[in-house]
Amino acid sequence: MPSTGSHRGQLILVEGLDRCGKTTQTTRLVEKLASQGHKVELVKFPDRSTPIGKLINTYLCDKAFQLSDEAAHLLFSANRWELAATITETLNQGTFVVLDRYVYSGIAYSAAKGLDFDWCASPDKGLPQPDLVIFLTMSTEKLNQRSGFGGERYEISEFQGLVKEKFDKFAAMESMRSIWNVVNVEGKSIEQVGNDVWGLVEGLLQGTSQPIHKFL
Ligand code: DGP
Ligand code: NA
Ligand code: NA
Repeated sequence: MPSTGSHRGQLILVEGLDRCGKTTQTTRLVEKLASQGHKVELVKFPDRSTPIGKLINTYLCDKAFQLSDEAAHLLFSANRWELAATITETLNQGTFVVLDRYVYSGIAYSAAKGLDFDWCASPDKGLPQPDLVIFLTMSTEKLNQRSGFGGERYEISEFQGLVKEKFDKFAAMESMRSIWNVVNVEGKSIEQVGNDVWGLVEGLLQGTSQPIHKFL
């Protein structure tokens, strides 16, 4: 039943390494929710269309573009803050929001470059906390066999291995237990992964009367 009345929409995040099918799955999920009569919006991070997002796009596409790791990190976080009020408003109107990447990518990618994990988390403190996180992953062995990454800054297999290690830290955290879910995509079709994703979302379709939690 579509969410109504005082129920807000749920904030559903799909996270994952580069090229693990995140964008395909978030698109499918949004279509499925909409086809069942739920109000839903997709928000993809980084949002490269904003002024800060344009700078992020240059940073990702042009490896000669000089920016310290800390400054890059703060730009990605600022990009999330640019959209935070809109996300909150949308949820409060009873609309579901599906996120393609969010704070966990922010921390994992920057910590993989060697920045302090807690320092990386701090600028995101206070952002709307997802009600459900679906982390799409694959084994390190499979990750190492992958080729054909694009030319963007982080699309190098060894670096992806380090990012995976940082993401796996969230899975092990007590505070993440109630929201963090892992879906291994290895050897699965788009439909199979879609079914796994839907299985996690199905229980949330009534919306919730709980206030929006804050990150950390
Ligand atoms: P995507 O458009 O989803 O392919 O993301 C672009 C790249 O940017 C990808 O390699 C992951 C990385 N990325 C996404 N969000 C963040 C973030 O918040 N911080 C950092 N350092 N990297 C990020
Ligand atoms: Na990418
Ligand atoms: Na981002």
